[in-house]
Amino acid sequence: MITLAIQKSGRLSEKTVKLLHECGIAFENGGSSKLKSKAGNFPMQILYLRDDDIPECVSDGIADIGIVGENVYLEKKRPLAIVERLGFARCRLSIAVPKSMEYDNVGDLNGLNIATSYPNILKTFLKDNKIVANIHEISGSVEIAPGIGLADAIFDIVSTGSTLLSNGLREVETVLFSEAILVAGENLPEKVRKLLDKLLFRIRAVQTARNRKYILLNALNEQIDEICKLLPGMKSPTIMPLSTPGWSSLHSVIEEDEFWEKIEALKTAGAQGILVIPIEKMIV
Ligand code: PRT
Ligand code: ZN
Repeated sequence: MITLAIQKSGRLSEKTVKLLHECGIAFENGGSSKLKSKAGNFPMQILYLRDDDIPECVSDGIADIGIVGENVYLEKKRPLAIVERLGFARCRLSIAVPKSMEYDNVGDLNGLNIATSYPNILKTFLKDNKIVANIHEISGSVEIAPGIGLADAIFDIVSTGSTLLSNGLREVETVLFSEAILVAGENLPEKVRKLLDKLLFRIRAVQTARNRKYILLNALNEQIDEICKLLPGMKSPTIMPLSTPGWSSLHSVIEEDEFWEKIEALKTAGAQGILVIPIEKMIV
């Protein structure tokens, strides 16, 4: 049995549960009162916690692994290994100052009162930049601190930037980029380690598939060489003759990022009837 700690409810929960379901792990969702549940078809127990408690829970061995924001992992400074970056709940931790304040460079932070829920990460940043400033730790609504005279600046999570904007603040230093990560305790027992490897194999298959698309297209046989150069695929494209003489169908896999660029190039090279299909799982 492997015990996984996940956020009970919040910005991480929905995508965490979705990822586990995509990995074929079936369990009842936490609900409002549930503290734990057991997967039906994988030897896994799931604990539902506040995200702030996940690093400690894993380092203390109450859970073997956990899914948490990298920001929380770094702030809590627990002896944990990052096993996998999960690519969701992306955000950044930044310093912001009132729009009206003059700000030229990091030296302007000297002597300021900075409000944050992430004192450890901020302390390290200030030390690295040889800044002497006062850290004012608060647990929530950090963005209102300058407006009510509680601080001169803030250090907080930014995603779209609209919270800063609506509070008259301006992002001046990006300290760290964060995403959801899978963490594990050090010295997991061999049996648990094996289950973690099994879970990782599934997570990677889901993640790899998410970044790729399956592509099918038709082309004249004399255009195939040119088109093949554009489609590296897992090994090489699959080419099958069409019932119309002189034509073939080509199947391959392309990266999501280069999708539009590739489609344009393929059309220019003579590809027709292009179909692009999502891939559910991909084992490379
Ligand atoms: O109850 P619990 O303690 O479990 O949850 P929580 O309230 O502490 O955390 P939660 O659910 O809000 O966030 C969980 C994790 O999601 C964070 O630790 C980050 O890793 C990640 N994440 C991603 C975010 C955001 N995006 C985000 N936008 N966490 C918080 N925010 C908040 C931010 O604090 C600020 O108030 O959203 C606001 C900024 O958003 P924009 O879009 O206006 O810039
Ligand atoms: Zn929290």
